[in-house]
Amino acid sequence: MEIRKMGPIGAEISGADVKTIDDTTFGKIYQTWLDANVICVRDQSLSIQDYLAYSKRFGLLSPHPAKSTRHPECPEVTLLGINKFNADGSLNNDIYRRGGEGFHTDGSYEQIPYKATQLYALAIPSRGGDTFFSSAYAAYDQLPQRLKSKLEGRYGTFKYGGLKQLNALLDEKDRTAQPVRHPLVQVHPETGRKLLYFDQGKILSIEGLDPADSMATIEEMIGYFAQPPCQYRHQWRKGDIVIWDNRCSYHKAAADYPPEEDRIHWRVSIKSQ
Ligand SMILES: O=C(O)CCC(=O)C(=O)O
Ligand SMILES: [Fe+2]
Repeated sequence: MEIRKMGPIGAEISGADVKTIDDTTFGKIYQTWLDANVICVRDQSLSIQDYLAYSKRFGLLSPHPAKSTRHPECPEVTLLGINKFNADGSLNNDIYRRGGEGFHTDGSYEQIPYKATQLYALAIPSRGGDTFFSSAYAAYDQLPQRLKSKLEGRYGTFKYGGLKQLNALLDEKDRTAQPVRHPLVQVHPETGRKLLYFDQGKILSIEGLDPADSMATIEEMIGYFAQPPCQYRHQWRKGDIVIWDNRCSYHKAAADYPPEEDRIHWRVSIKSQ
């Protein structure tokens, strides 16, 4: 197995078959992932059961709330890039642009957000369709001290769809979930590093600030978070497995590939408990 760092974050692993790796090799992969924030294991050839078995080594699989895009036989698997066209032939942008509206973390609307998200590439377009990642550790480090002090110990409220209520992929009865609260400055449970927990598309308010201050502070955070330092851009190949540490990174899809081409992934959300 070969491990190659891709920059300040991101690592590529080649020469491993995740169907057969032993616990020692998996331990190396896991540690690389904690260190690099996001890793790609190249050249895999997996059945859905192989993929689920490997994913479970990272934690507990958690079906995504968007039921309309779940795999019909395996609810833990979300299908990305399937049913991209509406009945009238027009492009369904909720599918095509999924994850492309800006940097975000997955599941900030859940009481316990996901530990990790993992994608396995089944079909990749001839151009475009990359995924961008950035470090929430670096995002915290670059904040001015004034903002660090203001956010320390404060909670944000988060909801699927956020202030813009972008929730077209949810069944109607699932759209009424209450907002949840998370600390905005967190310590990663495994690395012990401090990070900025933020999601511009899902945050509603910052608790304890008056509404104007809350909005202004969110805007200021967006300013830092929208140009995050410490990025990795993943250019997909068929057979890639990419897993990101959702506790300490943000990501977004480029959403720029030729719509008539396939870009299809099996996606799983992973929790620690
Ligand atoms: O399709 C991608 O590149 C990433 C989409 C995304 O944001 C996600 O799967 O959570
Ligand atoms: Fe996402």
